[in-house]
Amino acid sequence: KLRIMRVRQPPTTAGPRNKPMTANQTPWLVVGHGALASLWAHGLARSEQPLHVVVRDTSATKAFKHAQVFTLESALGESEQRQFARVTWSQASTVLTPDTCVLLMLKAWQLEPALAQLSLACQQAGCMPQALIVSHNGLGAADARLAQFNTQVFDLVTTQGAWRRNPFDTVHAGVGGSAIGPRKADAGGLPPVWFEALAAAMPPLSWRNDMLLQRWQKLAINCAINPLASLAGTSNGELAKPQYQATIEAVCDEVAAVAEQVLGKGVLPAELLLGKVQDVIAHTANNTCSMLQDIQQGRPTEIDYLNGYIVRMARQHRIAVPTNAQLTQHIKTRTER
Ligand code: KPL
Repeated sequence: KLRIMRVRQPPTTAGPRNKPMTANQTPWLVVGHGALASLWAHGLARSEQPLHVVVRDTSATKAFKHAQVFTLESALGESEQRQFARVTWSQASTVLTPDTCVLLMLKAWQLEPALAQLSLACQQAGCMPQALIVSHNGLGAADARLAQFNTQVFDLVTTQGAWRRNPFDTVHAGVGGSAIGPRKADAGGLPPVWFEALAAAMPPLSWRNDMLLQRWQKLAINCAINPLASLAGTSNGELAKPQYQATIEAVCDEVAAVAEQVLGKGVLPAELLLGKVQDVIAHTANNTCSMLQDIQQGRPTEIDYLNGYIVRMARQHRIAVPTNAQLTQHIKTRTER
């Protein structure tokens, strides 16, 4: 049963006509056009954080830009409606301050162009945001450009599941968990002041100082599930069937061999990765994985940042990864048709 709650006005940032921010508020800039960005924007707004959502400035997104109400259906079937303050990239400099936290929840291939726009907005604003929080599937996206930002970069890995009925209507389909921490590992580093607000917005969120490890684990999960489920055109749960086990094991063995070169011996053994993949298959049995959704919607896939990344790293370290290479090729052939 759907329970409709009243429309919430957007929390405002400090300004001449606005209420000043309280100590536990941070100005947020949410960048992303998908269900996850919308999920986190709703969470931040629910926790009364002042935020702006960046919208694309194209005629196709006009409706989104002018929409009055955004709906989130919770995992319990409750419906919340909100308004969000929105800016296009050309307006982003007007809301950027040195206190802003920028949350980039994007497809891996969208990160580079988004960072180019953000860099321009920072130049126009004459300041850097206090933090960039980056979340996407895979590894190797826009690493060089991120390193150029003179501010702290944090990685966020999430297993929250969401999908969009349309650009205004998001469904929180599966309650998962998330981890966040600095990209430049700083053992024993304490969470920044804004962490509590973000954790309250989308719990559970844990603070970690080993995000590279977390990202490699998620990479292995996506390398095993996404291309296989996409090629078979099935939900994740189907991959528990015996006919997929040899390929899943081969993917985990190859990812573990590459991880050994990058992270060190024994850090990510193949058995650990296989266990994680099997857990996620069981917990997300009814999900359509993001790669299959991308293919169905005619969007580019993240294959170059998943199995394609493993293939590139394997080449650098002179390791053979035939299963990852084949899956990469099959997805490319499927999407180039
Ligand atoms: O991250 C995912 C994705 O679809 O991209 C998994 C964990 C595989 C859930 O579907």
